[in-house]
Amino acid sequence: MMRKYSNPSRGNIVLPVTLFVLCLVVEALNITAARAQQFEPPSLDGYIMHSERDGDGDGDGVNETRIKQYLNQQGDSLVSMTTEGRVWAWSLNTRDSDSGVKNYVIRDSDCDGTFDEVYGLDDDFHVPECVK
Ligand SMILES: [Ca+2]
Ligand SMILES: [Ca+2]
Repeated sequence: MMRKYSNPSRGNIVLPVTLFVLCLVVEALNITAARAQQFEPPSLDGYIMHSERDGDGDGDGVNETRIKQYLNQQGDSLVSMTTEGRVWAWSLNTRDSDSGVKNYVIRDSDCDGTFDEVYGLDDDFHVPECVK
C-alpha cells in the first residue's frame, strides 16, 4: 500500500492542471453564452394595430420590409419588421423609458427564429441578408 503513495507529486500536479483546464472551459462557455444571446419577442397584450407601411430596411431604394406599429393606451409603441413573411425585428418605444421598461430593438440576424441581437432605438440596424 505504501508504494502507491511513494510518489505523491504527480497527483499534486494533475489536480491543479485539471482545475486550470476546467476554469478555461467554464470561461469559454461564459463567452459563448454572452455572444449567443436570446431575446423574447414582446407581448402584444394591451396593444392594438395602429399603422402599417412598407419600408426600406437596407437603403437600396426597395421597400422590402413591412412595418407594423402597435400602440397601447399609454401611447407606448411596438413595431414589427417583416420581410418575406419572416419577422426579423421588433422595437419598443415607450413613453416613459426612464422609469419603465427600457426601449430596444431586437433582431434575428440569421433567420433561425431567435432574436439574438439588441440595439438602441437610434442605432443602425438593417434587414438581415437571410430574409432577402
Ligand atoms: Ca431595401
Ligand atoms: Ca437568430
